[in-house]
Amino acid sequence: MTIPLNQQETEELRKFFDEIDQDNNGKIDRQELKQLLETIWGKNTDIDITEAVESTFNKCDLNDDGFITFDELASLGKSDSRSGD
Ligand SMILES: [Ca+2]
Ligand SMILES: [Ca+2]
Repeated sequence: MTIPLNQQETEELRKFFDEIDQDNNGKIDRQELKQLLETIWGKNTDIDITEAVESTFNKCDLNDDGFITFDELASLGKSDSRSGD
């Protein structure tokens, strides 16, 4: 069962998603996520970006098709935010 995000959350997530989704095809692929992480962390980071991309996809790519859709990101953001159940 999926509880929809409220409007503000949806808008913020949509903005975030659109920033990552460079070619605007509605899906985030590994290359796009990699670019995002390189922007955040820089190329000289000790963090293994390739590994971070893989682990993010393992978590976010729910149907395992190699892309993260807005819905997948939204449902992750939902379960990730504040564990108060
Ligand atoms: Ca894309
Ligand atoms: Ca997917």
